[in-house]
Amino acid sequence: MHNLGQTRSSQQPNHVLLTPDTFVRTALPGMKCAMAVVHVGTAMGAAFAEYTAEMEKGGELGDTAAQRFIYVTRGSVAVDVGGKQSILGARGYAYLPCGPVHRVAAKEESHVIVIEKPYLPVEKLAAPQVIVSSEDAVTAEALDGDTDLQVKHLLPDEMSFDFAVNSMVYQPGAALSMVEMHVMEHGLLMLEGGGIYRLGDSWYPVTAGDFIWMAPWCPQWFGAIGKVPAKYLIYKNWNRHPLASQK
Ligand code: UGY
Ligand code: MN
Repeated sequence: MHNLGQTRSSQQPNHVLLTPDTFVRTALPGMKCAMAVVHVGTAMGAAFAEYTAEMEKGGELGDTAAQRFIYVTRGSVAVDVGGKQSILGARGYAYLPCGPVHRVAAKEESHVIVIEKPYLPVEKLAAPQVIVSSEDAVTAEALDGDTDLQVKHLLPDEMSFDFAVNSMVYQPGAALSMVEMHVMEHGLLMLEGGGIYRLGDSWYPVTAGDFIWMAPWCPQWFGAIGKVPAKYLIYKNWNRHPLASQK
């Protein structure tokens, strides 16, 4: 259905909204029995890459020289790293630092959100180690005291990490308390529910399945609308001096 050329997707200099009707699948080097929907990369001006890997049973991710964060949205995958195997089901995630070789293979038909970023070291600070966990094991915190807006920090609050990945759950009617403008860029995947996202000087209706990229200092605000909570997974670069190169 071509919908006469209509879509909610929009590409602007400081933000991009990508809705599933415009997703294009592509193979990436080393991927086996899997395709990637690339949401953002350096071609867009971002300093990180994010894609959804749609994997058949037995499918595998390719190698990367960057740090990698994976979050399972459907199915289950086996993660092999450091001589240990872990199985991640839905909401399972892993942080895989540069260095140790790892393998991510689908146990069944699976969807995995993949974030990759070159590591920016800090002098005298050891790089982070492997983390394998589940969102279910992380305690939620109210954002700025608003109990209707719960945040889970999936990575430790430590200076060695140069990015953060959080899940945010908004009860219907909950909203960010301010329009944020900050040095960090964001990659955001709507996982459940929906609402209105202000990006730059535009307001967009957004729903589960949508992806958003926000450039540094892109004005941003979100309000949840509907009868079910809205949930998204959000990446930001983090913990580095603004003169440190993100590329
Ligand atoms: O962490 C954040 O910057 C987050 N509050 N931003 C957002 O939800 N757009
Ligand atoms: Mn933000």
